[in-house]
Amino acid sequence: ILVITLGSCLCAVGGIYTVIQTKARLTAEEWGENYFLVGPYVESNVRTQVELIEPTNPALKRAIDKMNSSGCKVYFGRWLIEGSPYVVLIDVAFTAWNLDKWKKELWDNFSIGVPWFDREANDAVLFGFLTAWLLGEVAQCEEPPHILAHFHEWLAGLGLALCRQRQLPVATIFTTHATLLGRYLCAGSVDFYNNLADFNVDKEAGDRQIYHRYCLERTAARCAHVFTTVSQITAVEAEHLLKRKPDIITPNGLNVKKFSAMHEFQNLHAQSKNRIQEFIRGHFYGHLDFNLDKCLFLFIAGRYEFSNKGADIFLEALARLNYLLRVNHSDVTVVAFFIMPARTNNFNVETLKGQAVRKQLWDTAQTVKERFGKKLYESLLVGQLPDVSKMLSKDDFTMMKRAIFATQRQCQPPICTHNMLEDSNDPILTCIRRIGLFNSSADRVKVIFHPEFLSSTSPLLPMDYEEFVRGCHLGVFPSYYEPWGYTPAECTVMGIPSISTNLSGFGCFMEEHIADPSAYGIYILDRRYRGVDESCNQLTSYLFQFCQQSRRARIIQRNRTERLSDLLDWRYLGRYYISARHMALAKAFPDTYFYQPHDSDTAQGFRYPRPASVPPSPSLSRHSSPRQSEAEEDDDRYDEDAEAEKDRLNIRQPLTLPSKKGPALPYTLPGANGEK
Ligand code: G6P
Ligand code: 1S3
Repeated sequence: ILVITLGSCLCAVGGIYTVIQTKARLTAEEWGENYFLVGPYVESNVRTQVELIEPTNPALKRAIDKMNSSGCKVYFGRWLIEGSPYVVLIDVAFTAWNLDKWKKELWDNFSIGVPWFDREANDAVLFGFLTAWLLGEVAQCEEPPHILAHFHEWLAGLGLALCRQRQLPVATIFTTHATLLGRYLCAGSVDFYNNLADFNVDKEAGDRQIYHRYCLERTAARCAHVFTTVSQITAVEAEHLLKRKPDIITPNGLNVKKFSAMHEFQNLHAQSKNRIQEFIRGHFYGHLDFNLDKCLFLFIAGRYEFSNKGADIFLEALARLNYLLRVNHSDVTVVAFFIMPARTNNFNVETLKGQAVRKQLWDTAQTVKERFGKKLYESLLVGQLPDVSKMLSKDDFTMMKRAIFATQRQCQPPICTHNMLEDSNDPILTCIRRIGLFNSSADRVKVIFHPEFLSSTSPLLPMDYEEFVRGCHLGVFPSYYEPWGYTPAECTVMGIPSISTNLSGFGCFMEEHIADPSAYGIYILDRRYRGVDESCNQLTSYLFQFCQQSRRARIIQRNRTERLSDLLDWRYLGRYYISARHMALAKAFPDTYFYQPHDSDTAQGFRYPRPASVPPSPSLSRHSSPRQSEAEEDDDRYDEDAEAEKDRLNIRQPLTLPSKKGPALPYTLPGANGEK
């Protein structure tokens, strides 16, 4: 069997890329030399991520050679990621001369007409015909292997439809990570979930000028031997909008890194937080009138879909939180980061200046410290205690005064770190102007909008996304449309609490599998049965409660959050992909394969118990002193180890899944008791 994943590998951003990239290790372990990924050739990414080699598999080599001698450019290599899987990369632009011919074929066979101006759809047509060509060539070799091809998302879907129309001996799976129409409808002012069954799908797609894309997606879903999606909520959506119920849900996993020392991830949090604090020192220069040690970092990140990703209600809740913190005279300051890429003209001067001023203050302090140290040393050498009043010279004072004067600033610390191209229409900035969160001194909630993905080479905030997440206290993802939601999942495996919703695949999955999600730092907002204002109040109350936690409570909560990571590991969630593959092989090659459904295909019935230790409330602290110092709170982390172990043992008991036939099957989480 050759197992082939088709989709936008190597594109380096986005949720679908994360699925394909992170799952590759497990699939490569399972299928070894027989596993291949197929994606479009993007030169800049290939140069840094792929080692080009001669094709290893004879059938594939023949197919690639044949295509290359027929005017295509197809490359073969090893993708330099975990598991180093093989990749076949097709230069789509090189065969663009075929576009009109293939579009005609698409129209003749499927009645789908793709307009000339839709570049993405044109690329999807080219990629579809090229992948079907490749699979056709592989299937034609002397001893053809059984081919199992898994297509991800509508952009790759046409290849699947062509395989079926040409009756190629290929078992096909199509996974949709979001429906096109669902994404568009939700972004408008539509009561999506209450009207799912009633949409006139063709008209809605036509009104939004995505009818051809919608047809490509629906054709792939309808043609596949096995159709899957990433969550139950998207399964219902697909049933109504694509008119096919998914055969199996394939939730998204991650490669979970386990540290040998239990507190390693807590140390990493402290290190990354220090780096964010450095950035804050620069960004708020001249206005650093809040205690950084009492400062909580919240963030939202992802594709810039203002209402779909819940940035709208996050901002509204921040305004309400600001009010609550002010009237309660809280000493906590919240800094909320918005990391969502928009069109910009690079960093703005005021933001860059902030970091330059901070650097200058640091350099001044270092120079004075050196001079001070030298005098101290000289004094000790002659056996005298120094005269403290003479340790700093007039020049030192002048230098320090000038550095302090440089921190004077006429304006408020900026909201946005970049020059926005559409500043006046930008949804985040427009909303901030309306709610009046301008980073003023009186505000207990500050906002920073970074309209670009993070990078460790940035002159402003030189951190990659993972480091940044580790340094934050809470991820806030109050999405309205979120088929899965990698952002809260990534927080979880790094031990950072998060807020998601019961309209996101992740939120529903966690609600289903954890008895008391909020005790584990998984807050799930109700956006399904409540109006926007009510959801916003609930979000405000989660945020306010979070701000009231002591450091000790946050540390305990992070320990609990991190303990859930097994649940999100591909080693556990990969089983749904295995089932989908078995199902597809049995449908495509019924004489050779037989599919026996397994209870664990539905993951139902499995639940993490409530933590055995006390809830993270300061009032239930074992300590009798009315007020602990921050240092004592830190020490308490080690006292908590015993409780953490109690929780761990409690979770690691073998759990049982109810069985439809016969007695319950014993079920153990991967890694528990040394089992896999
Ligand atoms: C980790 C570190 C501690 C640090 C704490 C800060 O647990 O190991 O040394 O004090 O983080 O937690 P906070 O929630 O205040 O950032
Ligand atoms: C989609 O990416 P998005 O952020 O546009 O696919 C992701 C991977 O399955 C999923 O996590 C996300 O919810 C979808 O929306």
